[in-house]
Amino acid sequence: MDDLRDKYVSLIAAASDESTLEDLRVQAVGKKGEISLQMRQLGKMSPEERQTAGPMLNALRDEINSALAAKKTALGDAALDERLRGEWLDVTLPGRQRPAGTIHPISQVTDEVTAILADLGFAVAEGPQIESDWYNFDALNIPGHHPARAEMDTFYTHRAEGDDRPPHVLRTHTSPVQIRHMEAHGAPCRIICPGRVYRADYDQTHTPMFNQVEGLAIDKDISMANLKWTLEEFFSVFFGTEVKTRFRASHFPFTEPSAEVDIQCRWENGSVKVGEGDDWLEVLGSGMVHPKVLQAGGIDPAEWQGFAFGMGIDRMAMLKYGIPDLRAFFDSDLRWLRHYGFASLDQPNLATGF
Ligand code: 2U9
Repeated sequence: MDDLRDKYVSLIAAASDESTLEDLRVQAVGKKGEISLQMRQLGKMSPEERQTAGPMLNALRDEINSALAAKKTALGDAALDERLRGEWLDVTLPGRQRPAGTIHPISQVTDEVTAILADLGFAVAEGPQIESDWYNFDALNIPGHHPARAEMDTFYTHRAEGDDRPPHVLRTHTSPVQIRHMEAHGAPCRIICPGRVYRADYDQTHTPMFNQVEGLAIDKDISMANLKWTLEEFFSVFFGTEVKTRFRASHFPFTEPSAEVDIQCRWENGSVKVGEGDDWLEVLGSGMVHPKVLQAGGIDPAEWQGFAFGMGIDRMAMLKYGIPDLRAFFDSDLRWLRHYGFASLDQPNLATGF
């Protein structure tokens, strides 16, 4: 027994990995292991012999089992130490730079305009960009012969051969959204409709796709005075300074009376400063919704009236952030986007001021 003990105690101490240890366990205390075989001999012994040999063999087996367990723990600890040494990490190293995008000025200005008008009580409505000619033109009192409907201004979709229905159009303004809203929700209403619109026009101040926001407020006693206050309030918050407005009589098929709205400005070395000086800059069209348009939206013009306005978001972005060329908005030039874009975590808002 002493030989067995010495043999296994030294073999266990010398084992360098868990599989060697497992082999030793099988060899010593496994079913057919040396110590187990010795235990089987107990049956052949006399009761006196068994009385001394039995407890000694049990003690030997327990001792080997504890040596195996202790060695197993020691090997596990050593392996963990080894792994931790290999996985050492310098947490003071600078982080990897990830490419960061920017918020496009159009998204930024859309959010600003929406936040200001939402604060004044307008909800946002959206609608399809491909429209029937009824929603885009007829419902807005734009007759068949009106120049806005001319082939050269409007993008028409194709109809299949033999299909004589009038073709759908890419919406030329967001006004159809407001007709759909009037049909679905009736009066009173206060909504704004920001979104993409399309006109077949391309030069330094026009792109075939641009962004608009239109507003509509309908109630029993809404007047031009409410329109003027709303727009002056809007411009002053948007430009961060009090802005005077000038209303000039105009004509749109969907409003009567109609007014073009100028804002006070001053020209300085070819760039424009809003809210100072005594020049004027046209930025917006507006008016009282034409009775025929209310009717087309299912609202009784004898009972309700309202104002509407429309402005180009891209143009407002150019004015506010000093962006000289409209076409650059849609070039996807990374240098331009980094220069004029906004950091996503550093957004101006109503609370901090625009
Ligand atoms: C409904 C009734 C009336 C929206 C209006 C204008 C005048 C206007 C232009 C400004 C610059 C378009 O982007 S732009 O080229 N818009 O002049 N828009 S009144 O009138 C509406 C809209 C919807 C139901």
